[in-house]
Amino acid sequence: MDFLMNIWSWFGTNILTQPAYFIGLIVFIGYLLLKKPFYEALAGFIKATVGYMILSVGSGGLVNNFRPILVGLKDRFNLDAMVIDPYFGQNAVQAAMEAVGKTFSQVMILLLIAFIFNLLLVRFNKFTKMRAVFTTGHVQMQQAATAFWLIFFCFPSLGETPILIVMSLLLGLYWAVGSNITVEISQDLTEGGGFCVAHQQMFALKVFSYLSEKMFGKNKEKEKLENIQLPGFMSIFNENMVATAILMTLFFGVILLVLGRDYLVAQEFLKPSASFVMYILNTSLNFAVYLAILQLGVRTFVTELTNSFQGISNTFLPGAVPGIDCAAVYGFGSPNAVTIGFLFGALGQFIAIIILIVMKSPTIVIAGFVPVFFDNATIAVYANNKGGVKAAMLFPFISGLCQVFGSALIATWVGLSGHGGYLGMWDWAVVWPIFTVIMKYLGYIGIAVVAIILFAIPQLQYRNNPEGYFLCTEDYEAYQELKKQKEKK
Ligand code: ASC
Repeated sequence: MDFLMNIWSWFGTNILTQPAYFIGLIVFIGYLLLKKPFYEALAGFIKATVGYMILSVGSGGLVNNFRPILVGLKDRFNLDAMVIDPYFGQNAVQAAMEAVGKTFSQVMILLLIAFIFNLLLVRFNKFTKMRAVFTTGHVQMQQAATAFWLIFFCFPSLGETPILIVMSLLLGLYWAVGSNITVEISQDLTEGGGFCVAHQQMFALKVFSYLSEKMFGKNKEKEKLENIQLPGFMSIFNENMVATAILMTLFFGVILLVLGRDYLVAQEFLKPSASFVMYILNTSLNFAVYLAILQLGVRTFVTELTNSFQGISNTFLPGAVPGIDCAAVYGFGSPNAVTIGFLFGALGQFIAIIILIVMKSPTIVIAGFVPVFFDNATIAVYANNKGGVKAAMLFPFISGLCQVFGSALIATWVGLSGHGGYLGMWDWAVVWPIFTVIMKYLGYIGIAVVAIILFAIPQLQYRNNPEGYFLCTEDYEAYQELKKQKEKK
């Protein structure tokens, strides 16, 4: 038994929670199942893993360079504030657990059970109607920490093993159902790319895609960012790299000026003798650099994953697609949507923060880079695809408000705000707080209610389109054909 546990623990630490290797392994197995020669499977493994690593260099570069700038606002204004960011959130949960003398040592077992549960739900998709496997392990760890605290808050007297069981069930369901609701909108965005999103804003993507289509869908082809040609000098914004560089120079220029040279020197961001203007320019242009790297990474691994996953869906998991990091969609649709989503999300967050300060909220929030950027950029990519530029501006803005207000409410209520951080991503600022309310007030029945809600979602999706539901992942062209025929009628 110990031997098996050691193997699992090694696998959990080194593969399952390291998406680059996990995706690489899936590609490798997928190609072998497709009966490709070994060397092709190996080449696929390398391209997928290296591609994912390139993506991580891009997203890590963005996070590491821009998180300190946003968090700097907290020190600069002496705010006693909580940062909304997955890593701050994870630290806060750890601190909170230590404060009440708890530890949660069984994260790897949780991941194992929840992952197997996810596979089973998909394997039996004839009944469950769930089509997606969650592969984004680093995010699963962050979510496991926050979910642990939320469930512990609802059921403080529950022992570690029962909590583990409840968590595996609810998280496994959330992973399977959440990624599953992004299947149609992702297939539409990527024109049958064969993957969906497994991240922290899956419900947001579905809700905002729906609203984009309903509110702005009529003129979407004309109003999609990729179809708008700006005239005259504005035409330079048609090019993504130029648009990103200019807009980020304005955005971070203002923030860096507010932080001020003295602060940046004191924090050792800037050498005393260095030029402040060039520092601002350098920092802002680097945004465009990391974004370009990220998109290269996406292009490198996505095709491999799509092609090879057929091996897995043909044999073990019929009708299934992999759910992957939200940044994978930045290589599709309009690249300018990414920039616009970030800026309007930031606007929403800043307005919400000002409202908290003016209303003298007991919890003040500081915008964290990961929620502002990765949630809202992704929302904008989907909103633009379903409703064009207006949707790509409106919904990230609304999302920014939700992230701040939702996080402030839940983190204050469950006592995480005092420990300096909360996960802050959309689903965890809106959807999980709702689950928490249900469980806190209904007790054990609440767990059943949440599980029933989650089980019901794919059933409703299926009922909405029984002929097309599995066709969407199994044969996207036939699905398109069916859709056209339905529209004609
Ligand atoms: C997260 C998180 C990250 C980023 C990354 C985006 O939620 O923890 O590191 O988003 O996954 O590509």
